[in-house]
Amino acid sequence: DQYAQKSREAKAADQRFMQLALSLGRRGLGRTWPNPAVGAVVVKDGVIVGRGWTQPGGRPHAEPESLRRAGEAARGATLYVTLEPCSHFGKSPPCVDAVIASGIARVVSAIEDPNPEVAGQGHAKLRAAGITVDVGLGAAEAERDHAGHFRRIREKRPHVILKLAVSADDKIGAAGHKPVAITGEAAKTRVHLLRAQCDAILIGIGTVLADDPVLTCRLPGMQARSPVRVVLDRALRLSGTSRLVHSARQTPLWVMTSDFAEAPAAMKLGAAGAHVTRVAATTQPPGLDLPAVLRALSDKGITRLMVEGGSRVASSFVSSGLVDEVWLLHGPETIGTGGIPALDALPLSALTGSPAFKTRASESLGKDTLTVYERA
Ligand code: AOF
Ligand code: ZN
Repeated sequence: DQYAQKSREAKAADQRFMQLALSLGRRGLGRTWPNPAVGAVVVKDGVIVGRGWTQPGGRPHAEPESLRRAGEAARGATLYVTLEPCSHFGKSPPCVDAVIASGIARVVSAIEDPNPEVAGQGHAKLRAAGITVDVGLGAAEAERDHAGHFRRIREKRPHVILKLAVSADDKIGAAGHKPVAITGEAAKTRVHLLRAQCDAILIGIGTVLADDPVLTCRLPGMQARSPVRVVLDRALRLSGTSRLVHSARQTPLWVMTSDFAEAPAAMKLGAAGAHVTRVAATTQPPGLDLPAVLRALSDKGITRLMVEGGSRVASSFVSSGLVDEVWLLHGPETIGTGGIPALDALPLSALTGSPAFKTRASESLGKDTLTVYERA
C-alpha cells in the first residue's frame, strides 16, 4: 500500500511525531474523564507548528487545540493524532470538520475510536474530503493510554489498576494495623503520580476505619490533580470526622453503599459534601456487588480507576476477574507472623503467577521494586 512505499526517513519521522503526540496525550491522563486523553501534533515540512492535548474535563479536544496553535500553517500540513478524530456532534462540534477546514493534507491516526458515534466514520469523512489518512502507527501504545475509554465504551466499566505495596513476605501491614513502613520515598512519589493519572481511587471502609487516609495526590503543585475518592461502604460506617469527609468539599468523595445503609446516615454524609450512591449488595461475603459498583462509576464517567486496598477489597477484585493492571511495589523488610496478607485468603501468586497476567515493566525505586502487570 501507499504507506509501505514510504522511505525509511519518512517513516522514522512519522514515528517520532506520533511518539510526541502520545506523550502530549498522556499529560491529560486522570483529568479528561469522561473523555479519553488524546494528543495531537501538526507538522509542516518537518517542523512542528502546533501541539495539543485534550483539556481538563475533556474539552476542547486535542485536534482543535493543535490546529488553533498552527493557524494558517496547518494548510498542507500533517496532523498526528493518538485517536481517530471524532465525527459526531457531542459536547463539542466534530473534530473532523475542524481538520478539513484547516487545510490539513494528511492525517496519521494511531487507532480507531470504538465509540459507536465515531467507529471509523471520522477516518472515512477525512478520506472523503480528499485527505490522506494512515491508521495504526503507535496503536499498541494508544490502546494502552486509552484503555480506560475503550473499556468504558466496550464493557461499561473503568479500566482497573490494582496497586499493592507489600513487604518481602507479601504482607501489606503489621498485626493489629500497627503502622509500619513498607516502601520508601521514591515508591511513594510514584504512587502519587499514578493517583494523578487516574480518574478515581477506591478503597474499602475497613481501610478507612483503620488508617483514616485522605487519598489525595500530594506531589508539589499537583493537589488539584487528586482523583475522585471512592469508598465502598455497604452499611455506611464512614464517620463524619474522617479526613475523607473533612476534605469532601475540596476533593470529590463518592460513597458507594447499599440499601443496608440508613437514610439519616446518607443525608449526613450528603450534607458534608459527599455523594452517596446505592448499588446492589452481596451477602456472601458481605459487601457490594463489584460489577454494579464499576457500572455506576462508568455511568458517572470514570474511565481509569485505581484500587488501593485493603486486602479484602483487593482480593474481591482479583477473584471477580476485574483487575486489568497491577502495580506491585515490593519493599525490602519482612513483617512476619500476624501480618496482613496482601490479598486476604488468596496467595499473591494467584495474581503474579496467573497466566491471565504478563509483566509489562519492572524497575527499582530506591530499595523497593515496582513491577507492573497487565492482562496477557
Ligand atoms: C477526539 N479528540 O481529544 C477526544 C475525543 O462529548 P464530546 O463532544 O466531548 O465527545 C466525546 C467523545 O469524543 C468521546 O467519547 C470520544 O469518543 C471522543 N474523544 N475525540 O477527536 C479528543 N477526547
Ligand atoms: Zn473531537
